[in-house]
Amino acid sequence: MGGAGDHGALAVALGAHGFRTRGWVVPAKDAAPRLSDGRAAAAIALIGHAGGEIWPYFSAWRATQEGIADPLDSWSKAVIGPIAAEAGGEAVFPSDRPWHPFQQWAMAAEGLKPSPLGMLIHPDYGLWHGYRGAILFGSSVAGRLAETGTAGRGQVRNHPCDDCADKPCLTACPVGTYTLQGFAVADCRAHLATAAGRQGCMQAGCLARDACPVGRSYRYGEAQIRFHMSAFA
Ligand code: B12
Ligand code: SF4
Ligand code: SF4
Repeated sequence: MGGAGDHGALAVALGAHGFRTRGWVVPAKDAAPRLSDGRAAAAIALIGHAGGEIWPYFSAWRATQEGIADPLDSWSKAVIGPIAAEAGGEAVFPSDRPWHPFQQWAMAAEGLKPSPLGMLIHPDYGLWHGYRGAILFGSSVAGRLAETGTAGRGQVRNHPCDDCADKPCLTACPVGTYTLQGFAVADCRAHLATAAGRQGCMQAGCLARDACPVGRSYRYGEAQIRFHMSAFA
């Protein structure tokens, strides 16, 4: 791979596994995550996916890993960790505690805003996207990002929820767990444990997420939906 933070080489390496760079952030010094040597990271490349693009790669790997715990997190680490090192950075992951503020980074990197469901909505991908890691870089990359004008330029065209008068996402849940006041996670989990929940949301996915008309062509396939539901429940 090219030098630290070579955008093109990084995109190619990630793309070979179905990942994509979801934008760059130059964090304020007092809010920057730390590199392993204690320095504040100067630039962050956010790594994720849109729609089902990681699913064939992940599924092929998983078939070789019988009984592995947290398979999607494990696969993400196995893939993104070495790519980060090769690029001269250090990988961090959304599942690791203390939690890094992935959604705040995503808002800065791509100019996204939260939907009423809490998930960030993308004008193209809708609610069908996620973050699988981030690569922290030292100072040399921040300078190059500033030169190329890449960081923080991911201002999206519009926030889809502003133009959505009916907000069907807020009325589709059979037990009313989503309101403008937030997400009642215990009520959701209680429903998923019932026969109706096992036959409904656990099979077909979250009805609230599925009610959103934005980004339908990025909707996950059935196997991916069931995988995420069982990981959540
Ligand atoms: C803890 C957690 C949860 C908890 C609590 C969520 C909460 N109330 O904050 C639970 C278990 C409920 C949860 C559920 C889900 N989560 Co979650 N979760 C996280 C996690 C690991 C940490 C969040 C956090 O506290 N961060 C620390 C603070 C400092 O970071 P932050 O960026 O400032 O945090 C923001 C979030 O807390 C957000 N927020 C607040 N309320 C809610 C509510 C919901 C439902 C969500 C998704 C976010 C959210 O607002 C904060 C300010 O920006 C993040 C990964 C991460 N590291 O951020 C994923 C994450 C937020 N989750 C995500 C997703 C997709 C989900 C699910 C849809 C999972 C699924 N299996 O499909 C469900 C929603 C369930 C449903 N029925 O719809 C994605 C969101 C992607 C996006 N498009 O925005 C993330 C980023 C993980 C990822 N790998 O991409 N999650
Ligand atoms: S249904 Fe409307 S308000 Fe709800 S997430 Fe989709 S665009 Fe936003
Ligand atoms: S998974 Fe089902 S119960 Fe949970 S919030 Fe979505 S629609 Fe409601």
